[in-house]
Amino acid sequence: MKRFLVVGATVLMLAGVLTAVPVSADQRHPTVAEQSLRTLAARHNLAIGTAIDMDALRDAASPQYRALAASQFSSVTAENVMKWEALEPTRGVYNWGPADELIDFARKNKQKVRGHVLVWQNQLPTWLTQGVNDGTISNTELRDILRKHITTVVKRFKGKIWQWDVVNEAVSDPWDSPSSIHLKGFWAQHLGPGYIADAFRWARAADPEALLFYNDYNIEAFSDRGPSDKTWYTYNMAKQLRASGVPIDGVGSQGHLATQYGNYDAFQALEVLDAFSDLGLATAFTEVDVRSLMTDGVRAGDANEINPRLQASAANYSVLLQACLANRRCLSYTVWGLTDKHSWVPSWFSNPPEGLATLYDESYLPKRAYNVVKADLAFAGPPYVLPRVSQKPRR
Ligand code: 9MR
Repeated sequence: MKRFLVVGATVLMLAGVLTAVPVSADQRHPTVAEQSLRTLAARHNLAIGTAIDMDALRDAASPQYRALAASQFSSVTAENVMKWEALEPTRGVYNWGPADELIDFARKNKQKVRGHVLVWQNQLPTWLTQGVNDGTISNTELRDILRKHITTVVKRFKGKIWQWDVVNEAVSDPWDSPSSIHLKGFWAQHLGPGYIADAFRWARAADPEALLFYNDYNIEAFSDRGPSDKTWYTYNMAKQLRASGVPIDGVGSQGHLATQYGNYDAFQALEVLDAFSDLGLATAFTEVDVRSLMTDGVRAGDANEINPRLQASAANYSVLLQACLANRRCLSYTVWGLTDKHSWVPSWFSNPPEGLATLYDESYLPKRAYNVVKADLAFAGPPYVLPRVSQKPRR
């Protein structure tokens, strides 16, 4: 008993000493737990980002949203407000307000901005798609409209955007028909394959400093490098664009994963990043989230069902982050949705339902994935993890 008391008293005394004696910041290392993701990522010169839902950011009833977005992340992406339908809902009438608000938030919090997105087949304004469908907009005019859109938007935000997703999701998936990978969607159909190089050239003309990215999903790993390998197709497309002198600076791999699939290890993911960076391109993970099936057990709160999913999700976040850390041209790692409450997943995957995809739960509490990301950032270093090399925009 006496020994316990002595030990106890010594512990208390020591604790007292540690808290009582003022230690200057450079003497005492903050614990990893006390550090934010952005501080830990800064050691690698890596930007850690999140998609921002502007309604949530504005919502006075959820100050946690702003607080976490500002304190944990060094980069932001507009989840929706920089898309064409949001910027130009009526032809010639622009709505810059929400995007400006985000840029202002980023400036105040010393954050970089990823511009998302200039050319994509989704979330186009109806005046545009309808005009094309009913023949009032010809393909020649459509090309002019696209040039004007890119020029106007990129000039409007000139100097404020670090990386632009210039072209998004232009490449088909193996489940499309035909299964051999090809350029898909509205723009390829109406303008032919040349629109991709055009888009990069127009964007470069409008902002000589922004880094210009091609962005897509399901390009985290190579498969057989055959005709149905989307990653291989995208790699060859990027190679071709570089060879033709097109001002493309990077390839963004979205990183939308799901725990019910096999997925990849860090070496497979690194192989792809290295392949792109060997072409002289920067890389980035641009929309990482790792969703799970919301089985009856998960929804009923059964820990036996929930735990393996949270752990698998964390492991997949880690795979992509480790690959990114190991590739010196991987400039940023962005998660898609701040919390499970703000994730696109539940509304998109409802039959069967999926969810649990982000780093925070619906009450803003950090999940296993958050701590795994944090640990990876904290415990990585030389010789295999070295600071990022900066990318010079290609003219
Ligand atoms: O998260 C976005 C969601 O709020 C929108 O409804 C949806 C519309 O297509 O787009 C989501 O974001 C997508 C991103 O812009 C491009 N890659 C896939 C993302 C998830 O669908």
